[in-house]
Amino acid sequence: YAAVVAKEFNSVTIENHLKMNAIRPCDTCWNYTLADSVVNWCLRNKKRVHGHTLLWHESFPKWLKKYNSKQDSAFVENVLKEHVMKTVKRYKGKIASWDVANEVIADKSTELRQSFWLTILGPNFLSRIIQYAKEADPDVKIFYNDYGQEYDYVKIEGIDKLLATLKFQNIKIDGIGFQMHTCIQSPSLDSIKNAIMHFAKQGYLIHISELDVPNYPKDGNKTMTDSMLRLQSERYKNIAAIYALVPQKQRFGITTWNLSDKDSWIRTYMKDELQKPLLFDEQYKRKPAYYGFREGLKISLKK
Ligand code: 9MR
Repeated sequence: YAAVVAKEFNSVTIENHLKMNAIRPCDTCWNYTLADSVVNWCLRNKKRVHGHTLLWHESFPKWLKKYNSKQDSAFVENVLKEHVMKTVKRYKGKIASWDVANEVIADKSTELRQSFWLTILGPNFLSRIIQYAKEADPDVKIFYNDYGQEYDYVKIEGIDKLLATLKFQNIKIDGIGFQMHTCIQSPSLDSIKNAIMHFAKQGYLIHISELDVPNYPKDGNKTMTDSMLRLQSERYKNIAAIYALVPQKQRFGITTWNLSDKDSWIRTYMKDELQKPLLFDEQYKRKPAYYGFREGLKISLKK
């Protein structure tokens, strides 16, 4: 695994070890052991590390649940502040960019997602996370990461609204993360292109942050065919080619969500065990998807 990462990639996002529930397993403990070891490996191997993520409703530490009344808001704010400042400071000079928040906008709405953070801290919690992160490391690049921009125009409107609110408060975001958990059939390439260019035109850095391409719909026929693997390869190529339309200095990078098919969250977390969503097979051999992706990247590199 490490040999393939060392050879093929120049940037790493740590999938889980930097999430709040991983770093704060209990109210009196902090655990940076796993994150430290990956960050140090990356630095030894000259990889850029992108931080994921300071806040996500799904990586909520369970022990915090009991502080769920408005009277707890000062305490909760302090937990969040300490988490953000301590974490960003610890990796200052090592992790230069962070997904400050992940998926804070509700589905099919332009409003903030209902969450513990919204209820206890009110709608400006994201502004404060960004301020804390900047205080801990003034040079850090701030990303807002979400899914669905490429197929849901309402999500784009929601992000625009969030960005406008932050701008009004004089708070700067550097980039937008498009998770891009996509599939072979949909959405259309035009839809992907329009979503990416919508934010590129506003000057943001663009990170395709969690790319993967499952082969068949979740409840579809699970027979894997060569033609599916070819279509998957085309899809990777086309996405990399669309990325070439982003002005070069705004291309932060493309990150796939883990390395080989057997490492994918789609198999473990989604329990869809026959999918082959990534660039490398179970033996860490390059798949057709790898070669398609590389073709697409060559277009990017020419521009
Ligand atoms: O891939 C991650 C999986 O291993 C974890 O169990 C899961 C819960 O922490 O998170 C997965 O990654 C998610 C990412 O952090 C945010 N975007 C959606 C990803 C897939 O669920």
